[in-house]
Amino acid sequence: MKLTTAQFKTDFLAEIKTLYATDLADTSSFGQFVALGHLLRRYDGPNWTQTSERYRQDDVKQVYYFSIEFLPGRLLKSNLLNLGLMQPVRQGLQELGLDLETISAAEPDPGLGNGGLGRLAACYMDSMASLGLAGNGNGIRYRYGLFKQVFMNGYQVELPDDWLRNGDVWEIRRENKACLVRFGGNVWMTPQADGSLKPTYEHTDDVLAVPYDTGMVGDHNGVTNTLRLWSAELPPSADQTYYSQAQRDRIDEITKVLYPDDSNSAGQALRLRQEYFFSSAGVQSILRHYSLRHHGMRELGKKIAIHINDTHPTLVIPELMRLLMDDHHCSWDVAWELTREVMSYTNHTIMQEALETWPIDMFKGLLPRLYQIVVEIDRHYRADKTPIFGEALVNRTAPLGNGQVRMAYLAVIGSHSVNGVAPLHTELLKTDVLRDLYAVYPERFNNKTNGIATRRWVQIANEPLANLIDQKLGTEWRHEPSQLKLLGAYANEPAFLKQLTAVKTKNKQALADYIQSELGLTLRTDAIFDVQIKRLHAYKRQLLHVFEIIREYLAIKDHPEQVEPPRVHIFGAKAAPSYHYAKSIIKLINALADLVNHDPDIGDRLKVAFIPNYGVSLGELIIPAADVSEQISTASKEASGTSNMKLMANGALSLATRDGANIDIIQAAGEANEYPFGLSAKAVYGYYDRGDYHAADFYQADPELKRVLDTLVDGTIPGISTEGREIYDSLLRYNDEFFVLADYEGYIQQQRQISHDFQDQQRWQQKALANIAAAGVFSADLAVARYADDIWQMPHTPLKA
Ligand code: 26Y
Repeated sequence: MKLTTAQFKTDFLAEIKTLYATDLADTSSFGQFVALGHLLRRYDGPNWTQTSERYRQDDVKQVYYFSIEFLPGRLLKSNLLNLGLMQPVRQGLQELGLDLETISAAEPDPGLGNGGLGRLAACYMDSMASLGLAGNGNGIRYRYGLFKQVFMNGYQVELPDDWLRNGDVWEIRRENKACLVRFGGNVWMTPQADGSLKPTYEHTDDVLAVPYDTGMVGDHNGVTNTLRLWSAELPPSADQTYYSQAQRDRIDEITKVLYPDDSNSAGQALRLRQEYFFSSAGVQSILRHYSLRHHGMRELGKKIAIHINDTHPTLVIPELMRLLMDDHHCSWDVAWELTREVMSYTNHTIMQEALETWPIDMFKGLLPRLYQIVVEIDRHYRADKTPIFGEALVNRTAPLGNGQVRMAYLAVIGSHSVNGVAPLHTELLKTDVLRDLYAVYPERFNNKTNGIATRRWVQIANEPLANLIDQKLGTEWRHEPSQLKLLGAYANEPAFLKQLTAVKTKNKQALADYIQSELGLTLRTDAIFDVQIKRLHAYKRQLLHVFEIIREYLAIKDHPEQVEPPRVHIFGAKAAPSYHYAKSIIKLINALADLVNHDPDIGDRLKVAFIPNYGVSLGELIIPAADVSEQISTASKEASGTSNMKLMANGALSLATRDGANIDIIQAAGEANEYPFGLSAKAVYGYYDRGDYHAADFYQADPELKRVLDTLVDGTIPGISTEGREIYDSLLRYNDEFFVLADYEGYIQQQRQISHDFQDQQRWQQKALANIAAAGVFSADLAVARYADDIWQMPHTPLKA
């Protein structure tokens, strides 16, 4: 839209007056943010209304992206960018004596997700709108997001994330679109005159699902899509019905807090209630909208696609079956055909512990009608497939087995497409995790490598870099990230490479300022900023990174005369509150930081900064400042990774195992521009098959490694007597589940190489440039376009590949 600075200032001051009945000088940054938010909603209002009207009039196919997590990050700058208003608004605020950055920092960052999966959902919402796809998000409006992490005496402590305390400017409560979700009670089926069966429910616990909609603004295209998050409330008759406090609490509880776990499926009833709650509300709302302008359900598959982001929303499958049969009078066969046509499923994990299953007794008690339908799905599956594949395979793959409802199997059986998120991951789904189901439905399996929203992760997070790219390429790359490859032409322009260094130094200074004020730690910006930001998990092997720090520490102590480039090791990582081992590693990193940062022999040659409360907003500060991107998971364990892509796009070089999308990053940027190391997935599986991994052999064979490990238990690092022993034992007594010791040597070799290479800044920046130039391949726009073409069968704005 067109907006002059003068007009903006007038509008903004009027908004302040209306909202606060006072003048600008009397408002806080937060108050200014709220006013700006209101104003932007007003500017974008016509787009949002017209977008839904156009979708309705043209009767276009709609995709609904169901995800139990969304991590959108702050929306102020993202909306300004996509609406094309960044310049006049920044300018106007400045003329009013205000600063956009300060105002933006006052916006709460909704932490409605754990990590990669939730952030991916948000990047995809941005891309759907930017591609002009009729894409809708469907999720949960958690009253409390992922906990706020603080460190006390080096230990993680979790505080509640009360992100809604002052309301959310972007959301619209749509009470008129609320619907009822039923839990528990009894159900029986009564035959009708026409031969069909109708359910009768009694003693159910009914919950009102109220949607809150947030506009998802497309990139300069006038499109605004909707992210719909559901909140659980008392049903409307509440003032006539008596609800005990316990009943009220049970309802409140459903959308109160995000489960802070992304690696262990604990099988808690509350989690199952959350899953059914947003699945049911979402499907009801889709069918209601669809029925307004279609007679019968025949066209459903042509007009609706439902995408399941991991197994958490899998109940959309039996729920759609239920609604089609019980409310819309479809036969089983018709309902089943439609359901499979509509549904598609993405798997995000290969770790057995994260695969969801529910005890049948719990499931049946909480969702009696859905259970009947799952039993029927199971019966049909067994009847159809046993003659072809035999009883053993069918028993292994049926939705019901071992007293459990197996969500991933139900998701595959009830969809027409199942995809992994990087080529290696998809391969492992076919050959390992879902091998038996791959035998049954080979045509359903496909790969969709993850992508990132370059708008947020480069244009917004790294304005200095974006402006420098504009100088060389113009601005087309901002809408077609694949154009970044044209940067390759400047690899031999020393002046440009110097400018790249200057951009990086500027970003490092911004991060150093933050670390100075938050941790009281002074950093040199000529140091190598070596960054690892992701959830704390054994398979991600933060430990390997810790061992490198210990090695560097000992090397300086032993040989102060040997000078290496200074290093700063930066961590950001939350541990699931119940994940004891991960919390011990946090304590270890903090204890090591304490030792290193205060040792006068070390000075400014080596620093360790564990930045608390990592999330989207901190990512935007840290990623542009990184020189080295640590992507060091045990090969085969990280489905894809997405911080690897964000760091690459910002010119960090990957120190990476051949895991997940690292493989594709190394290929896209070229081996010579990254630091690959370690066991391949094949080698890892080789150890599994032979059962001949002996961690102690590596310890015995390498005196340096032995010395590093011994510091965990010999008092070198103060304050970790319990944790040090626990970690030491996990590696040596319990044989190092994630092959840390096997990969140690290859890893430190590459770390040494990095220290060497960093000294030639021109060469280093050439590699950084190769990474930036190759990063367009991992644009979320391209990823979403592939989903639209191959899975959802939806038209979109064409993209230049
Ligand atoms: C069942 C429950 C414990 C659970 C909750 C959250 C299980 C898994 C998750 C979240 C998983 C997740 O975030 N996976 C990550 O998805 C990213 C996007 O595809 C991948 O890049 C990343 O490798 C994968 O770990």
